[in-house]
Amino acid sequence: MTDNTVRQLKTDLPDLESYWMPFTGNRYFKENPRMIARAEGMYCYTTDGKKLLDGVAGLWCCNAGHCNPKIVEAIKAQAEKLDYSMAFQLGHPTVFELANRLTDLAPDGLDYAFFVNSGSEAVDTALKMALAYHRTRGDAARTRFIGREKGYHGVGFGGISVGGLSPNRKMFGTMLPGVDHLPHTHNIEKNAFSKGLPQWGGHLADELENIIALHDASTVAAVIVEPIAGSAGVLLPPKGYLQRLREICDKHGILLIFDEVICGFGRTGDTFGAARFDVTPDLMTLAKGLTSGTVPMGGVLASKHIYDTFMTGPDGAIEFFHGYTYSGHPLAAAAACAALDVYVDDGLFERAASMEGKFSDALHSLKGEPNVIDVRSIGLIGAVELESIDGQPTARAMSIFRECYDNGVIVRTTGDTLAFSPPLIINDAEIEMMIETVRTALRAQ
Ligand code: PXG
Repeated sequence: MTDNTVRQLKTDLPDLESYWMPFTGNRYFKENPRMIARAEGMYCYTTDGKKLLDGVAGLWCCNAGHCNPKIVEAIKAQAEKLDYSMAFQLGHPTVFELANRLTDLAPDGLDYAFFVNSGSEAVDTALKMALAYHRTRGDAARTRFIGREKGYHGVGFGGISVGGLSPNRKMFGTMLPGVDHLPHTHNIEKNAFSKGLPQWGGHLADELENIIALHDASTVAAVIVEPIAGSAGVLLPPKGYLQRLREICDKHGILLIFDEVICGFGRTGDTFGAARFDVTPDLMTLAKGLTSGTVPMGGVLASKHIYDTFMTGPDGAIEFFHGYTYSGHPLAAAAACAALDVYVDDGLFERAASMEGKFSDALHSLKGEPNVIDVRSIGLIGAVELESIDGQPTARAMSIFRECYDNGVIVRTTGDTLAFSPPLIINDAEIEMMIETVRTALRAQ
């Protein structure tokens, strides 16, 4: 962007000072604003007239593409009919319909849906369900959680406690007590440029036995992992790893929670990561693709044995003291039902599966470009990891992000990894355009 364009852009915009932006360098952004005015399908359009191919589906969420007309129409129709209804003690039909459809789509056994407004709330809700489940069964000593290094589970106190990304934790005190972490599974020496799931690392699941032995199984409530760690840079589960976690949890009466906020809704080329990897958790957290990013909504799917455990006590008594003003909000529920319609009617999960090979080949074609040290992908999620500039972690990926933006493509950076999770409607030519733009940026460093 030239100085003139920046000046011009700034004069057309509102004063930028008052908005404290999330996970953003506020001062840099306000000096160099990048503003999106509208979006459609695979593309976002900036206030200064740029057209950008969205390689990240917003923030891993607009799986049906931007402003899908069926979803937009459903939101409009719902807003005209019922804007809000009391979420506790009253219901509205759309949210019940959504729960039915979602549990039909989910792996067998996940038969109940609880709704929230974000992935972070979904994680806190799942953790609270796990604690209350054990307590209701008379197992009140089971209060510990086991997360994983490099895990991202949102930014609530529960989520950062079980999460494993140090910058998200270190400023915020002691968090939840009694949390331990599995080792992460990232190992470039062993797995660089693997196609499909990494061969090395399945044995890391056995560390769970050691952690459980340390604390004693009778104190552990739940293990929580992302089937694919998204924010840490798209870390795929090594072969057999998730199956092993499932076996160990079963052996010790510990609940297994899959955080599918990114992995859900076709991202892996199947409905959910659980289906793709053929491992069913006891609780599953959702958000993002649930409404294709259109209206904030998250959810927790729970197995029947968990739900049934809560359904005791006098008739009319509240069984779970938890919920949000906007749990199951009518606009979000309508958006989610319409998103499910689009996913099914347009065959988007199958489409993601059918594009997997092309997407993977395109990403792997970047092997050998300057500073590329690893490529990983599955379904329509992938990453290109770069060698960091000495003493300046994140700087290289950030410079690629800026170069790609200037050349019409939005990519996401995490550390020195470029992450890709395009809308599931992406076509061959768009994959090629995205990758060639990244290639040019890598060569221009
Ligand atoms: N769990 C997982 C696995 C996530 O990826 C959350 C929980 C929290 O969701 P909310 O809706 O509270 O943000 C997430 C969110 C990125 C990035 O680019 C990832 C997320 C959000 C924003 C950016 O790494 N994941």
